[in-house]
Formats: sequence, C-alpha cells, structure tokens
Amino acid sequence: MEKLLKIREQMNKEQLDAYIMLNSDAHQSEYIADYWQSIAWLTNFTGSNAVVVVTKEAAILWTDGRYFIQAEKELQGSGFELYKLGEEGVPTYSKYLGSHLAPDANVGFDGRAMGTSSFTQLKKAMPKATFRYTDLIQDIWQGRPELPQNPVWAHGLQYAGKTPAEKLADVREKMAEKHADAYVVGALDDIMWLTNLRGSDVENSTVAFAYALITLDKAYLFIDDHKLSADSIAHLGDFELHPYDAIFSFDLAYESIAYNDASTSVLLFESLLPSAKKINVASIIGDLKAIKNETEIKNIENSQLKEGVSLVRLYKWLEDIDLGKTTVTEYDVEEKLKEFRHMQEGYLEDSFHTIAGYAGNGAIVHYRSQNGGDKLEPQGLLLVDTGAHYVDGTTDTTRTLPLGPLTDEMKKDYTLVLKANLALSRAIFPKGTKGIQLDSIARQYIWQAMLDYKHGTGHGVGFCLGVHEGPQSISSKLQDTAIQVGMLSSNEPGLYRGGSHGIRIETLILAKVVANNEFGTFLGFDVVSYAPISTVPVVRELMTAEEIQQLNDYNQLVFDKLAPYLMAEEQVWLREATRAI
Ligand SMILES: [Mn+2]
Repeated sequence: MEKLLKIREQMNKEQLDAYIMLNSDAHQSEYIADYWQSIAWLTNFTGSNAVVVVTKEAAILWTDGRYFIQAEKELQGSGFELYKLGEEGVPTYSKYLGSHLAPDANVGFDGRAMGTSSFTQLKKAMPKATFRYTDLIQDIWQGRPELPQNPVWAHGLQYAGKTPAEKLADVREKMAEKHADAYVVGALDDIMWLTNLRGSDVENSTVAFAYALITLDKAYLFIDDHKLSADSIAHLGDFELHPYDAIFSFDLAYESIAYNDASTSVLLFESLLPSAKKINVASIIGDLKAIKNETEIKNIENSQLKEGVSLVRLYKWLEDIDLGKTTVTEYDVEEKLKEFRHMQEGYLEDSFHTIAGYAGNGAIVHYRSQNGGDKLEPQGLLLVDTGAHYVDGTTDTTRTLPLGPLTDEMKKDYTLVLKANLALSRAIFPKGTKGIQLDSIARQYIWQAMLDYKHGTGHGVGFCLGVHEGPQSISSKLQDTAIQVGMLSSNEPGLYRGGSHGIRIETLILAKVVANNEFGTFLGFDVVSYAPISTVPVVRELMTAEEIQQLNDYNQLVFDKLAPYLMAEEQVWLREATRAI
C-alpha cells in the first residue's frame, strides 16, 4: 500500500492521470533481469505476464489464466485489484484506460519497457491523450538491482558455422529487398546471433544487453565495452563499438530504416531519425536465425545427446527410488537434473525453470513448484518439462512419467497425447505449409475424443539462444511463416485434468526435405531429442500398428544414440525402458 501511495505522489508531481507498467525490459524480452522486475517489487505478483495501471482512483493488475490463482494470493494487501485477461467482460488495459480517463488525459510509462506494437494499441484506444515516457519507479525503489554487467564471450565458428561478416551480408541482402538502408535491431537474441556473441545478463538466457544498427556498408554494436574480452572484440571486426545507451543519441543519416515493432521500444523508435521512412519488418534476422545451418545442426545433435544422457539418469534415479519409503519432492527432481547436467561438457544453464508437476500440478501448464514443491507418491503421473543451454545447443523436452498405478483415464489421455506427438513427427507436407495446418495434424485424435489443450503445439527453438523463438509457430494462430528446411521446432501436445493429472510429450523436430517429385517438394521432420517415451501408460488398442512401430523405432533410436555414453547399469535400465511393445 505504501509503495502505491509513493507512485501516486510521483504521478502528482509529474501531473499524470495514469501510469502504466509492463513486465518487460528495453528489448521486450521473454525473460527479464531483476532490474526490470518492478511489478513484482510493487505488487508482490511474480508471474511472467503482467500489466499494471495506476490511476488516481484505481490500481489494477492484469494477468492471464495461467496465473489467476497465484495472483489472487500474491496481491493480497498490495492494494491492487486483479483483472483476469481473457475472461468475459474484462477489458484490456488500453481499453480500460480509453473508457475510464478523460480523452485528453496525461498517461505515463517507461518508454524503454513498452514495445512499439503495444503503443500502437494504446494510441488507438486513447487517440487524444498525451503520453510521457518517464520511469517513476527509479526514485522510489530503494535497493533496485543494477542492470547486469556480466562478461560476454565469443560463440566460435565451430558452433555458429557462419562469421558475423557472412551474417551481415545475408542481412544486407534482405534489407535491400525491403528497400531499407538501415536496420535497427532491438531483440537481444537477434543481436547475439548476428555477432556470434553470448552473454548471461538475464537468467535462463544466453544474451547480453546490446543494440545493433546495420547500414549497407557499416555495422554498429552498442554494448558496454568492459563486458567484452579482447578475444570477443577481435572477433567483432566488422562492428564499430559504442556504449549501450549511445544508440538513443546516435547521429546517422539514412532515408529508410527497418525495425521490428515487437522488439523495438517506444524510446528507441522515437530516437530514430524523424524524417526517415520506417519499415516494420516482422524480423529480418528472425527469419535467417530460424533456419539452422549444417554446423549448427551437427552441434544440435551433440547437445541433444548430452541432454538425453542427463534425462535418462534422472528417470532412472526416480525409478530406483521407493517413493513409498523415501521422500522426494518436485523440487528434488529439478535439482537432481541440474546435477546430472553439470556432469556434461558445455552445460551453461537451464533454458527455463524446470516444470516438475506431480498429479494435479501437472495440469498447471506453466507450473513452478513453490517451497520445495509437493511430495511424489508411488502412483499417478509426473510431468517433467525441462530444457538447457549447452554451448552447442538449446534443448526443450517433456516426458510424463508413471510413478505407480494409473487410472484408465490417465492411460487413455496419455495414449491420445502420444498419438498427437507421433502424428506431427511423421507428418509429410508440401513446401509452403504453415504451422496452423500442422497444428491440426497433431490435434486430430484429441479433437476426435472431444478434448483439447489450450496452448500451441510447437514453437521455434534457438541455437544456444532463446528456448522460444519465432517466426514459425505450430499453433492455431494464423501467421505467414511456412515451415522451412532447417527450422527447429518443438512438438508438444498435451492434455490436462485439473486436480488430477497433466500430460505432455515434447520432442524437438527438425524440418527436412523428404521428396521432390512432379507434385512438388515435400518436407518432413527428424526427431532430434533423445529421451525414452514411457510405454507403461500406453493403451495398445488405441494405437495403430503404424504408431506402435513408430514408437518402438523412436525408443530404439534413443537407445542406439545414448547407449555409448552411458554406464553399464544405465544401459541396462535404458534397454528395459526402450523395449518394444
Ligand atoms: Mn517447449
């Protein structure tokens, strides 16, 4: 409450009728550094998706269905009211402001934390309002963490497969197609990809705070240079270095500039030359980065083998424990997995917080165990969705493990999810096919049973970069990107029964050409993550012979790939776990 009073005092001083806060950083990143967690500081709400609006009368926090229960608990005593996004009659914050404030109201927000695309929505809702870019939090947040200044390292050619100079040439070719003579890059993973640098400024991310600006003959990297080793500077030969903040006052003459409205902050956008033509390109680098080159693909294989070994060790460890006698919690599972990953060369960190959800917790899609997590019992299902960054690749794998007796409903749900996963992995489709079409291929059996899951089937996966990356999306969202050869995506259908169980089976799939004939080019996938899929819950009668063969072949592949890296008793365990049914 006290913090809320202080914000209102600040609003008063600056004559603002409303102040907006977003859970975002200056690059509109998915994961954000502590410095940017001002909503958690103000409201105690720790979920990833949140918007806060403070007016003279109201203090509201918006979040989505993943976080309703958590938000109700955490917001107690904060003075904030919860608005449930997606529920009937609940306006978005833009619409709320549009209908609750005077048309000519003064509205403030930190211009770094709002993306240009969000601002467009806001301006539509309040066409006559005055907007001011101001950080009201800085003066009242005692002990606000500093922006991280962690060292940056060069991701060598043996991993990246292309030099920054080669990547710049590819980018400039795309810029020419769009008639842009400059291109400002705000997305941190795009900048890391372009420069072959990696950092650790943000937890679960291999990125460092930076901006890039590319013209047809020059390239500028804005990064605080004390972060760079001599080694990484040498490898940046093609980039002129400037301090991180210098981009906002950088003087450069260009006629047209490309930017991506989702990852360009309002402040950055407004610092672009006013007279220049602004071209919103979904993402020039995003499109290039999504298609993995041969060197990257070889490295991905290595990282997937290491991850597979770590996962086998985890599953075996869990199976060897008598859960009736020994206490193991969800948190223990997360920690044990980290221990196994640390035994692997080139492990950097987890690519997101491991989701180990036992029983009903598995039904909470973005579950994060609290205070040690629930105790595992020798019955029902444990969902483990987890990933890591290795120097040679980023992983994301989900398995649902039987811990003991299962109900018929659990077995049936498991089998349907498995059928969905297998259907997408074996799909063959003509060149040009989009994610939305493939999404239905995965969902068909689940729909036939009159069931559904409320999340996408697949997202792009970065290379020692974001675990979620675009532009492709295998989901019900209609978007323009076709699945192309070399794209790495997840395949993760699921089914969730609140209070009982959650099931998800996730493998990573790499698109490849399977045929060229008079009907065109046909694509398919290689499954590139190696972790046994439990056959214990499978209801054989629900599977076709083809599906059973596919499952057996996959488990055999897992054994063949991982066995050389396992110790004798682990091999014995995996042989059993991958036995054909
Ligand atoms: Mn995933």
